[in-house]
Amino acid sequence: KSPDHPVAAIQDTETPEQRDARMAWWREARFGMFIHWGLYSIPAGTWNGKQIPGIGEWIMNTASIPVADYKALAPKFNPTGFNAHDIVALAKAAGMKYIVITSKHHDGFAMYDSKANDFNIAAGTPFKRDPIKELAEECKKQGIKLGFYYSQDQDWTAPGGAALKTGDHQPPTYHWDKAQDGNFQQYLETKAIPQLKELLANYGDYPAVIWFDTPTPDMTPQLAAEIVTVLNQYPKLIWNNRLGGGYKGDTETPEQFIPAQGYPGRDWESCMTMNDTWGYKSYDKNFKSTETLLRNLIDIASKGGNYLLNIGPDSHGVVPPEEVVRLHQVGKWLDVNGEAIYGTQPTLFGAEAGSFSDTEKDKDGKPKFIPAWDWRSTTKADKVYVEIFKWPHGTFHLDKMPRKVTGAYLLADSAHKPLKFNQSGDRVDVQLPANGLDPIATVLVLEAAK
Ligand code: FHN
Repeated sequence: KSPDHPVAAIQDTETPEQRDARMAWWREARFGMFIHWGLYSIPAGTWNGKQIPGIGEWIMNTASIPVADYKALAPKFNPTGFNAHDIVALAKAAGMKYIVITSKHHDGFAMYDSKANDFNIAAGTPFKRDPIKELAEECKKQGIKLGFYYSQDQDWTAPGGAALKTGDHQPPTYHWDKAQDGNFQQYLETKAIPQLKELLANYGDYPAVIWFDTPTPDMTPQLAAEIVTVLNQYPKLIWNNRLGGGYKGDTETPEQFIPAQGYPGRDWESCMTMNDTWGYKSYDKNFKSTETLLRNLIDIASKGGNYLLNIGPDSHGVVPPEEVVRLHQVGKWLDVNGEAIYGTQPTLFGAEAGSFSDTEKDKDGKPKFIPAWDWRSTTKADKVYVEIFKWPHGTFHLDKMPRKVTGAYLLADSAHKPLKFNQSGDRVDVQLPANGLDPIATVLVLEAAK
């Protein structure tokens, strides 16, 4: 318990062994599905006939929509196309090992059956179902973890929840309607904490993760401690670094980027969109290519992190087809090459990995260092994987190999036909076939025990 933590969190009290046990499934997972889904999928980026710039789930804020007008979306929300089985199956087909869904975003609308507040999908819509419950049941059936995103700090429809004057990343427009007047502590104690208690208690084995968002100065250490007291009752729970009040949580959460060196000594997860919005926007078609998504996953794994990749279902509960296609393509690659991603350790070659050119010299006349965006590497106790993006002609060479190589083959070659290689000191040269086995990334396996 540090002086600015009125209540010690689990991370402060557990032993390193307990922590490893608690984080084990998450560290193994490497790839998860983020789902941003809520009322904002109805306007889908357009309000009063105008296309509203920015991310879709922020439309209430960006367009300064009055609370009453925004709340009037609820009776129109009837996402009968939502199918928990299909979404969980999609995550599994993509090779994802966990799902994190918005149980309540900044708009304050709960996507589950909440008794603590009636602005929710079960009480306020013709749909009347509880998608979080349906997902929890499916995740259990299909054997995948489920976590809940919860916007603890911002709530634009609850009095006191939008009282912030400062934020760390969005324009300082946090309060635009008298209906938002109120006291932050009161909002926390009458809505956020009761809802967190419901979410933690009512969904069987889940949540495996609580994903907090957007800490602001309003979340003082004292107020955050009230939440930590609740979290402490769930000793298996993993929660991120966005609670606020100085609590570090379990995971770093770089958003929309991959940290150059990862976060050595910390668990971390890059969350990213597939297009330019988290919540569905009907006209945002700026989807990243499957190649980019896969490179991101590999790059993140090589630095010891997880990739939390977002989908944004529409107002019918349907996942945009562009997202489905890409997820299936990533999953096809993982079906063959997943061994090089799941449960791996970071690269042995440094985040700036590369090799020294045989032909080019640097300014001192030494072999020029070629950074390895052409390839990445992941590690297990007995193997080193090299995910090669740009297929080299002839031999592939690695410098600074700290282990003795005893064999080499391509992971996608089901016969594991041995490749010729030569190791001299810490340099390894492997003779590759003329072509790779995958247009995006072919994995070279080096048998090399610690
Ligand atoms: O403001 C939110 C945003 O809408 C989205 O939910 C992302 C996801 O990480 N988090 C916040 C911005 O940091």
